[in-house]
Amino acid sequence: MRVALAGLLAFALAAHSADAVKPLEIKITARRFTFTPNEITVPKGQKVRLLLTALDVNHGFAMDAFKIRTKIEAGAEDPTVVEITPDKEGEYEFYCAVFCGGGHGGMKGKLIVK
Ligand SMILES: [Cu+2]
Repeated sequence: MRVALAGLLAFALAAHSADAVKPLEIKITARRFTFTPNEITVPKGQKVRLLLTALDVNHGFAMDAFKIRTKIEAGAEDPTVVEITPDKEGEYEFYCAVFCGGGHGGMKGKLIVK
């Protein structure tokens, strides 16, 4: 009985979150020394889910404006997931936060919110 209830609850929660605002999923790959894409435009107020994959060595993903700093591990089974809902128009820089070699300092991109 308890198991059945727990199952129902899990189902209800899953159904609920599926009804919530669907995030816009954007896949970004990282490799020395670039992100692809390195320019992303999203509408203001849109929930955005970034799926980050490292193709060669470990990289990082940082966005100071959103207080995000995370690692993207090379060879990881699942992408690193970052979720943001930018509510202000503007251009926000993101950059690699894990030293990956000589061009690391130039490994950048930007998120444009319109
Ligand atoms: Cu780097």
